[in-house]
Amino acid sequence: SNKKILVELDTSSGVATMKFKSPPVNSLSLDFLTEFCISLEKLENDRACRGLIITSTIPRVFSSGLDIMEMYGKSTEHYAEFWRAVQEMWLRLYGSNMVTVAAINGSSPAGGCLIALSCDYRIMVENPKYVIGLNEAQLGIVAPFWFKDTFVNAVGHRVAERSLQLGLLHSVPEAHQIGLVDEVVPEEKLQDKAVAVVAQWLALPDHARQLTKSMMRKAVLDHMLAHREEDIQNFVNFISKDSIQKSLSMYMEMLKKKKS
Ligand code: CO8
Repeated sequence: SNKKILVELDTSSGVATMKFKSPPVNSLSLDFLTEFCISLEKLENDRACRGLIITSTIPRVFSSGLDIMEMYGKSTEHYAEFWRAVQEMWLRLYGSNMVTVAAINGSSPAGGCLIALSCDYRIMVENPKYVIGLNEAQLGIVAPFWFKDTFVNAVGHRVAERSLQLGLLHSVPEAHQIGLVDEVVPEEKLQDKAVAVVAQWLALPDHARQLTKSMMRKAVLDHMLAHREEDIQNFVNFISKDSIQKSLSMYMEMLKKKKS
C-alpha cells in the first residue's frame, strides 16, 4: 500500500503503535498530516484503544519536521490549508485522551520535535548521530507560539528560551539533561521500554489521568483555538514574504550541499 503511516492495534493491551513510513525522511507533508489526523481520530474513537506509541520505520530519522516544499513557492491558499493541517495534528495529539509515548529512533528536528513534545512521555535511542530540537530560528523562521508553549510546558521557560533563540538541535545526552526527552535507551530496548511505560501510565484510572492531563494542557490548547484563524493568517503572511522564501531556499540548498 502507499500508506505513509502503519498503524497496529494490540487488542489485548489496548495499545496502538503508529510507525512513520514516508521516505526519505518522514517529512510532514499535507498528505502525511491528513493521514496522521485520520489515524489519530480513528484510534481516539476506538474504545479498544487507550494507549499510543509513535515511532519510525526509517533508519536514522524519526521525522524531519514540516515538509519545506509545502512552504516554498506555493499559493496563499495552499499555505493556509497546510497550516490548518499542522494545527489539527497538534490539537489532536496534544489534546489526546490516550496515553501517548514517543519512541524516538532517529533525528527529530522542528515539527518532528513538536510531535514528540506533544506526547505524554519521550524515550530516545542513544546514538551520537541523532539530534532533536526546535531549530526554526536556524532556518530564519520563528516557531509559532503554540510550539513554544508546548516546549515550555515540557522543559520550563529558561531552557526553552535559550534553545529556541539559538535554534538548537540537541544531542541525545543533552536532550536528556534538559528534560526534552525523559529517558534514553539502546535501540534494541526501545520497543519494550515504550510498552512498559504505556502500561505504567494506563494502570491509573482513565478518568483521573485524562482530567489531570487536560488540566495541565487546557490553557495552551484553548489559547491556540482562540487564535487559530489569526495564526493561519500570520503563517501565510510570514511564509509568503520574499525574504522568508529566500531563507527557505538557501536552507534547502544547504541541506543538499551537505551531502556531496
Ligand atoms: N522537508 C523537505 N525535504 C526535506 C526535509 C524537510 N523538512 N528534510 C530533509 N529533506 C530532504 C533533503 O533535502 C534531501 O533531499 P534530496 O535527496 O533531494 O537532496 C532528503 O530529504 C534527505 O535528507 P538528508 O540527506 O539531509 O538526510 P539525512 O539522513 O542526512 O538527515 C535530517 C536527515 C537530520 C532529518 C536532515 O535531513 C535535516 O536536518 N533536515 C532538515 C530538518 C529541518 O530543519 N526541518 C525543519 C522544517 S520547519 C518545521 O518543521 C517547523 C516550521 C514552523 C513554521 C513556522 C513559520 C512561521
